[in-house]
Amino acid sequence: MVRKLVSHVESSSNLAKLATESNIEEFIHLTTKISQLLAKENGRVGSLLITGKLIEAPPMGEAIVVGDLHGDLGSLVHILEESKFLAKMRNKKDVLLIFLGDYGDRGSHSPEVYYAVLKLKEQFPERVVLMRGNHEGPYDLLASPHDLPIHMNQKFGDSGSEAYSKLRELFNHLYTAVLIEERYVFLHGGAPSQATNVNDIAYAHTKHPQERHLEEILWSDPWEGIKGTIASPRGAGRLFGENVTNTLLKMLNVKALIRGHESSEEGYKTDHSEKVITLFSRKGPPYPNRFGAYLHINIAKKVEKPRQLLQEIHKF
Ligand SMILES: [Mn+2]
Repeated sequence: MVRKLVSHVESSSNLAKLATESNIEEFIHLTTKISQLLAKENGRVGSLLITGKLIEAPPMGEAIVVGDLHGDLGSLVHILEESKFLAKMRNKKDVLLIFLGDYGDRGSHSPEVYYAVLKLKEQFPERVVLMRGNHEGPYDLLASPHDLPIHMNQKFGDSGSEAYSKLRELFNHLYTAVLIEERYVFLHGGAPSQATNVNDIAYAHTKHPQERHLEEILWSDPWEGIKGTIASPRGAGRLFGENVTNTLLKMLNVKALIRGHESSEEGYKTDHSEKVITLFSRKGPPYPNRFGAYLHINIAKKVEKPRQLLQEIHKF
């Protein structure tokens, strides 16, 4: 008989407990359920408008934006606690919880972090946005080293590989970008330098690998002092100059690009005259950053200068 799965997230510590104690059936059930949910999401979902793998959110309420977690369950719990996301959900506040991708690999709690973010999506489907990082890449373009399958086997024994293959399916359903009109674009890595319209981003996943948009969105990094793009030492994506950022922001009619993908000492950094803001929410080895950071913004507020956002970054 299949056990009924009714566990409900009540607090961030209870979420961590559920993630830590989840068994293989629950993990597979939850991953499959969220893959199916994401595959179906199209058009209006709550206040969101979904086209391909692009989400447009109205400039209303608040957004909590989480950078790379890479298996760091403690930082996720800290962010949920400090931002009071669950309390705000209970009080029916208008809040979006946006994850910039790279949930697993490197850290020791990769399965638990996937479980936790999927559980949040299950409970608050119109409020939680799961974006795709280069560690959730398409089959031909996945980050390396990729130690998630090892951690899945450590947690679940031999059945870990079945759960892992469900996660690989899920990766194809995660979102490529989020747009908030006249304000922000959120994506994992960098500006797609050859994109000429918003559909190049919305349908980047269907054009990959013939076109480079998805690769650049997942892998690229901003670079100072260059025009256009140059090869990236990562071996995928490009390093892009400020003029590429300006072209993207103009094309999308927004003021700032908010992304993850790179660790930095303070947990965040800015590039391209503060029009690119990088958030990294993981702490601990193998990364050298002293702080993790996330963003908690009032998205109703107009952006006069992107640097105003720096006041809304929370370091921990
Ligand atoms: Mn990354």
